[in-house]
Amino acid sequence: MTQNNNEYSASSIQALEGLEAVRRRPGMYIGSTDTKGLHHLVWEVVDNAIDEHLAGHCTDVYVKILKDNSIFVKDNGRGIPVDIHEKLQKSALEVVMTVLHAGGKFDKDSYKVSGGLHGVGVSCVNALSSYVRVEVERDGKKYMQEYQRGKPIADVAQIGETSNRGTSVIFTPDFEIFETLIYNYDILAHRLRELSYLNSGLNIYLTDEREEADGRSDHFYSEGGLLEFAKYLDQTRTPLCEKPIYVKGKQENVEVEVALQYNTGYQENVFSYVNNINTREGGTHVSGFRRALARTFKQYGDSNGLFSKLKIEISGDDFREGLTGIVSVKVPEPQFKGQTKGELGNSEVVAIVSRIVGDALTAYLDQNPKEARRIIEKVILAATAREAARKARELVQRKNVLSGGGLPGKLADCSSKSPAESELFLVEGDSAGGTAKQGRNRHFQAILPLRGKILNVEKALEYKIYENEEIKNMFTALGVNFFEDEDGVRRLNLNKLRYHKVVIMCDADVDGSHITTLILTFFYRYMVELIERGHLFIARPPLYLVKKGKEARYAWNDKERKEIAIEIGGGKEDSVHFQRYKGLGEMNAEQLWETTMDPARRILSRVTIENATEASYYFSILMGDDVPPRREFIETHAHYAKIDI
Ligand code: 0RA
Repeated sequence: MTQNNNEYSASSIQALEGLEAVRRRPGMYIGSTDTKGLHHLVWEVVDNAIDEHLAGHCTDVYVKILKDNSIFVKDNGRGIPVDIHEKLQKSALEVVMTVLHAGGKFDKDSYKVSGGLHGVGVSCVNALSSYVRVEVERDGKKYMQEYQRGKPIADVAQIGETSNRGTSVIFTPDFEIFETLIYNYDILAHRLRELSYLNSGLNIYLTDEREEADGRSDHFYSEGGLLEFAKYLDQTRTPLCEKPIYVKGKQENVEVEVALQYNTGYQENVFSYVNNINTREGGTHVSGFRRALARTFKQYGDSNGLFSKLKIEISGDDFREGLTGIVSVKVPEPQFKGQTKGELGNSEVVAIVSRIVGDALTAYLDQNPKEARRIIEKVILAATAREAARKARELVQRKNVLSGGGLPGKLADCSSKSPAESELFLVEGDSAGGTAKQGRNRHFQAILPLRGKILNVEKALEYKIYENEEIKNMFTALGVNFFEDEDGVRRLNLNKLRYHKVVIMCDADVDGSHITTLILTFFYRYMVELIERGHLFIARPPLYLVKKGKEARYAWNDKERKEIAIEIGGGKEDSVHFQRYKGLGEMNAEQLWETTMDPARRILSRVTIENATEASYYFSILMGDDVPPRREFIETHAHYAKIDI
């Protein structure tokens, strides 16, 4: 054998091993094999199409969920090259599909901006699919190759002629790999909408061809990009100024695009992206943005004498109350850090974003004095309200101390004094609370019933939070309090946390999930540390009781219900009786214990920061701000902060 041949066979063996490695440890490549990993396959393919768009070659992307939960993705980019790869002596198409990390471009000049967090390439999708079919239209010809579990069924074949260009991929996720094979339309739609805002000028079509979907489809397209994204996010709120502020610039190969808008609400909603990936934990780009915001507005307010009547110090937070913002950067070599690798680490980005945003904001304020004044007035109100909230917080905490840590009357505490083994169930409604009290193991399980809908913290001023009975009860029951860190930022002290498991237990219906979302939002906004440490859980009550004669079993979804019906019905599904549980109230104490509270049998989901951000994101879109009686509040509560605007 010649040297060359040796090299060829060696590298091709390596290639095979490559995809085997993906199948052996899928989590390392796509994060997980649950529903998240399943959807990740779509993003890998779509990312490639977006790269083509960013390189100026692609205007349309079609995504279809096929009848059998296979996915079809088609783009009109350049098409995966099909010429013979010199070193590997096979079609580049086959190399891209079967060699790990070969998904990117071969020439080093075109840097891949989309993807990047995983960015593992289409070969991973191939490795984790039981079947893949790729078609490429390029240079007047149409090519095709098929694969089974990552291995080509045959060589790349020319199957016709064409006047189009582009790539289409059909893949069937492998049942040997994934825990679930069912795609969720809303997850795809949510992300594709986001991608259309982040990549203006790109048409993205989504279609669901599954039977039960009723031909559901969407077309996402944004001409104005982030500017329209800001409007979309604030569609249910009242903006302070007519148009969002839009910033775009480039420096040292870092592209910066920002849109921001103030509304009459109180929450900060800043979404950030690096190379189209959502950076949930922020990072250097967000720091640069915040810095520019505080510096520019402070300077403007100072030099126009707008802060002169204010008795309190303005803090960085005050510039972000009621702010909706999107910060999107494109960085050639992003470094991700943090717990979930969702934080940008590149230090040079702080100054770049800060400069570009600062310059644009300064120009905006100079050119729009009316808007500038309105924003500064809002900042002053925020500072005043922050001071009021601090006092309210102190009051709640002082009361806790004075009453000797007295626990809320509604709490049925557990007898154990060891937080590590203790659990607190937050239960929707007094009646379900009563059942839970009877059903629980009182040694380590405590019950706190929450009445009706708890306060929507997305809409409420902070001081309101401390006046809300249900929320006060949660604070005292949990034994946590706030302190201010050296930056004056509110933090949660978990040293005296009385339960290491906090379990939200709501009905398995629409109202129940609404309440779960409200509670999640509260924890996300005010006790995010509790989520970060993994203390927050959601209880999953069963959906069905399946009965035949004396035999009764529980089912948590329709698939289980069917399986149980077949099993206990002896093949005859009709002979069994179902009871659909709509609420916790339909279960007696024993049933509630068996299905939802007993550690040996229950299903608990641990809440992640991602779940909570998602909840808050939906809230920020779905829920509008009531125009609040803010002035009135300040007049009655903030005697110490006299302002005159
Ligand atoms: C390798 C190189 C080039 C494009 C692609 C791959 C590519 C991959 C996918 C996957 C889905 N759609 C895609 N579109 C393109 C560069 C092509 C060139 O330089 O002509």
